[in-house]
Amino acid sequence: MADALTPTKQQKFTFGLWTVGNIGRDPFGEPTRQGLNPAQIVDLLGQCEGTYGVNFHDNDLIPIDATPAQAAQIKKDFKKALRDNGLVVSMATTNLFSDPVFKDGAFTSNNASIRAYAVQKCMRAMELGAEMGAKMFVFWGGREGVESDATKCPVEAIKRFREAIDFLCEYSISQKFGYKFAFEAKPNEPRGHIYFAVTGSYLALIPTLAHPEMCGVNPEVAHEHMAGLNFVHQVAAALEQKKLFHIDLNDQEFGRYDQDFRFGSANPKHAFFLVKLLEDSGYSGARQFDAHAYRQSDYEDVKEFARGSMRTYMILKEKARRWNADKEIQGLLKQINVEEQLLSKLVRRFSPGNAKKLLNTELDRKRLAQAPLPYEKLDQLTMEVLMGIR
Ligand code: DIG
Ligand code: MN
Ligand code: MN
Repeated sequence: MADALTPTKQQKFTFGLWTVGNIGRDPFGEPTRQGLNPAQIVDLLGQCEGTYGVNFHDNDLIPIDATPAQAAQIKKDFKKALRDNGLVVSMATTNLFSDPVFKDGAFTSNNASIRAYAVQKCMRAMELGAEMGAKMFVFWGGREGVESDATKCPVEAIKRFREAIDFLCEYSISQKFGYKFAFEAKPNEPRGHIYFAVTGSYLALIPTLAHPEMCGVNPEVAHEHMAGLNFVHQVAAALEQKKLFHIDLNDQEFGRYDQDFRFGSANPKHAFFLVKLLEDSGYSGARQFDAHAYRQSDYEDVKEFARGSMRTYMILKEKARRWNADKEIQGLLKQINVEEQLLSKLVRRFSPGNAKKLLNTELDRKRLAQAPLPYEKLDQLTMEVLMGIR
């Protein structure tokens, strides 16, 4: 029976093939799950009500050493599974991090031939994504970094990255793929230090690109948490610049390796404010769960991981609706936001006259400091909404 917590395609919930297809390998342990082929992964997602789409790295779909005949069969089976399950391909990306050739970076490699190979590999991945209908292309520079800064000039690395992106923007335009590019930051792992460590790094880069209008960001919860940052504020910066092109939802304990936990499973309060921001702002892009089930889970539990990710989002969406409708909370918001029309008008637009008026305005800092700020009450009410008693 569908209710307000039932996920629908309207939310554009998506999963990468590598997420529900994760086989449980970690740096200290072998796989705990049998691998599934792309069509089987799509069939699994088809059993998770509310799934809108699936995403892939080039080599999640077509193994790097597949023959043309094998590639053709895989694509045929994948397209059939998409049709059978009513799923779309929402985003495509390139694996520029697994193959040993990228051990010292892809776009920022010290070897010009490897840089060229990385661009070539992206071109082919863009073609594959376009064939499957993707209109968003993500770049996660997981190997773009150093262990020692003796090995690479960080300024040169930025120039190399920009050169590759400018070329690929032109390629997308020339092929009429219609792609938007979304850059995904991460501070470390698998490199000791990754360039463009946080979402703000990419927001600063985009205006310097040849095609900034095509480029935005794909922030990931776990990655900003790894940098010890408030993820909601990074997303707000992207939204405010109209550069939130995609988002990777998951969860993460602070100060740990990239855990890619089920959405909302570690920090429900942060997840609440994130969902509230996305919903209040009318974000219309895809919501990808870039996460994976615990290593202990079998595929029945992997489906529960996918269903739980979507259900938690829907629960927090309902909590945000209740918070916005709560009269006591809204009354406190009214109280703490003190307007003063004349002063706001003065400061909103500079003019010599406004500057003179402002300088001649008596502002009593001691009286201003007395304004009540019942933040404990407001946060307690918020927690009570979250804990389900409001
Ligand atoms: C990891 O968080 C990265 C890669 O999985 C992929 O390139 C990107 C897609 O969202 N996220
Ligand atoms: Mn991650
Ligand atoms: Mn990601």
